[in-house]
Parts: sequence; structure tokens; C-alpha cells
Amino acid sequence: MTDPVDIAAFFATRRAPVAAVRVPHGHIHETYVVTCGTGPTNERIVLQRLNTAIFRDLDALVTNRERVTDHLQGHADARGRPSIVAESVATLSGSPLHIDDDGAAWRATRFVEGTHVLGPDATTDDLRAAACAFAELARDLDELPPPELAETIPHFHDFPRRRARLASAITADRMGRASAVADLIDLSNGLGDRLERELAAVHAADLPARVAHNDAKLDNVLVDSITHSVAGIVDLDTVMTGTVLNDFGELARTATTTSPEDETDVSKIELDRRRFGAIAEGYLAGAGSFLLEPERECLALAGPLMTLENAVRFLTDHLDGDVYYRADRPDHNAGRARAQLRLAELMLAQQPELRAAILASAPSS
Ligand code: GN1
Ligand code: MG
Repeated sequence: MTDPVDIAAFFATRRAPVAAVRVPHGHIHETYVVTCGTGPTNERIVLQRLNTAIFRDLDALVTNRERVTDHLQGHADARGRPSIVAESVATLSGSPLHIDDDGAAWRATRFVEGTHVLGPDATTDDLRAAACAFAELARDLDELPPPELAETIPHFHDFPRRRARLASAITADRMGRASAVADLIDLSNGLGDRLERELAAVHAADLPARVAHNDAKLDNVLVDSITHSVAGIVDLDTVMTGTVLNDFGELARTATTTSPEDETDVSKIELDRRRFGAIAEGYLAGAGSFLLEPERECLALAGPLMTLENAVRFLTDHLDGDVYYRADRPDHNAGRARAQLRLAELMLAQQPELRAAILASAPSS
């Protein structure tokens, strides 16, 4: 096993790396916080071993990140505020990545001291601020000069295509797991058909292309531990073309319930409409006139869309044999799918209430 402390020594830190702690966040990359030096002048970096089976085009990853970071720095400077993006730390030879002896790619950013990521204990004020920050990010990135950002994962949020992949995984049934999860397959198909009908009714396919974060989970938001203001948005790997549904929906998926993504007792999963109201208020306030009427019209379906898409992806991975997401046990992805299906079901059942919350949040013009 490669020692992250040894890898960190290839990066241009001011002090020598001394200790690394693995961070449990994320299903894809391996993430460590590395302390460099000791005593009050120590420095910390976030070091990541990238999953190149999933992010195959490292040039696209690096170039997108640089373009997004530079653009957002310009906006931050104009507002006299620190940037929302953590500073990258290059290698000693000035490269954005270190490739180790096994061919693995590593990158580093400066740890933003005095902050923490939002979790289930986030207050409605935190949620409002986080949603506002994601909307502002989309607004700022709307002015990103051409060319279009590279597609780091092709067809990432193509829901019909994700469903088609699930159908192939069911047919192939490589692990012989399909019959044991027949209830999940049925539920996924039923909710998927219903959602596609509802999306068609509001013409969701005609929504304008936007630059989206595309992984707008609550725990990708850093807040100042004292003031609670948003100090950063992390995980820029999938910042690329999308729609507002992708980010608002991912926020709704992760912020409107306090249950974990892999809750095993689905009867505990609740949709907290106060929390939904807070993200609707924050997102609409942050977006302002940037958000067009047809986008607002579809917004209540964003949560079900992203929640169901995640369920479909987890279920597919369960049937494929857990090749995509890190899994702690053989039924982990099935459990994640079951929990996300339940949440999607609640969100679809409460569409009138969610629509009303969005209407109530629309800033008066
Ligand atoms: C993955 O690794 P992480 O937690 O940042 C996935 C997201 C899913 C999420 C589910 C590149 O994100 O799309 O929504 O798991 N990222 C990728 O928790 O597939
Ligand atoms: Mg991610």
C-alpha cells in the first residue's frame, strides 16, 4: 500500500508531511488529510488518489478544474471575497498531478482551516446558505467563456440512459442477484415510468443547458465553523454542462432528509418539508433572475429525478457486482438503492407540497 505521507512529499507544501488521516467522504476517490510540519505553523492539505477507472480523461479533469477555478477567482476578486474553490497545490515540479510508481494519479488542495462540511445536523439556515451558494456558482459559471467544459464522465446525468443500463444489468444478471432484488427492480421501474411522464408534462427535456456542479451534495459544502457562512464548494470533478435540475435535485436528495444515504430501516426515512423550503428559498434567492420560468416550473421534480437516478445507479452496481461504488458489504448498494427509492417515492407523493414551497420561495419582482 502506498503511504499518502510519502506521496504528499511530491507536492509543494511549505513543511514536510508527517501524518495522514483517511477521510470517509466519497464513494469514488480515496481522500486523505495530510498534516505537514508540527506545532502552530503546521499546514494541512487534502490529498486524493483519483479513480481513473471512472475519470478516464485526466486532461479533461485538470483543464476543467483550472478553467473553473480561474473564472471563479475572477468573480471572487471582483466581490472582494475569498474564492469558493480551495486552492490547488501543485507538485514540486509544477504539475497538477503526481503519478506514482503504480501509475495512480494524485492531486492536492489546501485544507480550508476553521471549516467543516455540512451533514445531517445542518440547520435550515445552513441549508439556505448552501443552496444559495450552488445557485450563485451556476450563475457565475454561466459566464464562463467558450469553449464548453469537457465532459469528464460522458452521459453522466442521462436518466433514460441510466435506466437502460439498469435494464441490461438485469438481463445479464452477472452475479445472480436479480431475483433477490425483484421488489427494488419493480419499484424502480414503476417510479421511473411515472417520473418520466411527469417530466415530459413540464417539458423538462427542453430546459436550457447550464454549467452545473453535477454533484451538489450537502457534504460538498464547507462552512465556516464559527460564522456558518459558506467557505467553499468542493468536488469539482463533474462541473460541466447540465441543467438546474441536476444541482437543485442533488441538494434536495441530500438535504431534505436526515437519514443516511444507506439507511437500512426505510421506515425511518422522512422528507422534511421545512428543509425543502430552506433549500428552495436559498436556491431561488441565489439564482435571482438567472433562473428562467420553465426551469422554475420543473424544479419540484428535480429531487425525485436525482434521487431516482442515484437509486438506479446503485441498483445497477449491485447487479454488476459492486464495481463502481465502494461498498462495505455485499448488499450495500442494494441497501443504498432501497433507501433512495423510498426517498424518491416520498418526493413524488408530495409534489403538490413541494411545488407550493417553490412558489412561496419565488422572489417577488
Ligand atoms: C459519487 O464519490 P462521491 O460521493 O463524491 C458519485 C455521485 C453520486 C454519489 C452518491 C463521479 O459521489 O454521482 O451521486 O456518489 N460520483 C460519481 O453518494 O459517480
Ligand atoms: Mg463527487
